[in-house]
Amino acid sequence: MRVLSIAAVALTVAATTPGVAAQDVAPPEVDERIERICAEAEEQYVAMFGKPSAEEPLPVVTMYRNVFCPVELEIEAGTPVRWVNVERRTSHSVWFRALGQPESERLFPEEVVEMTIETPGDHVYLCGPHWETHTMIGRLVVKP
Ligand SMILES: [Cu+2]
Repeated sequence: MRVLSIAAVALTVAATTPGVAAQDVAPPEVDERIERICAEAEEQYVAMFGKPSAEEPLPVVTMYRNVFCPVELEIEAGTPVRWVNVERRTSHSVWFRALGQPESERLFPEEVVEMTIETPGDHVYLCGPHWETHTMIGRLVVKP
């Protein structure tokens, strides 16, 4: 596994980034299509890394077919989260834009980024290249 970057992101400053308000951007409803994609994403994960994502020592969000799986994840503040691209070709990114964070590097298949979000709250995040065209949007709920 190639870990692209590990960012310990202490998001303690209120977002002041102008642009689209957070309430205008929302993750997709989890329907049968998304459930099927996320089941396939997990199969891809096992094929790539040799074990289920749930056996990793930290929460994993896969990126597959323009979906973050799970679409919504709840964690305790300070818990690192690992995003993993389990595609065959497509690249994705992770972008906490509403928190004023820069977009991650593009993650190619089998690449990983880890981030630790310290600020409690309901954080909607984006895939830079696909959030507008494919609603590739996730939610990280950080509990205090
Ligand atoms: Cu994407």
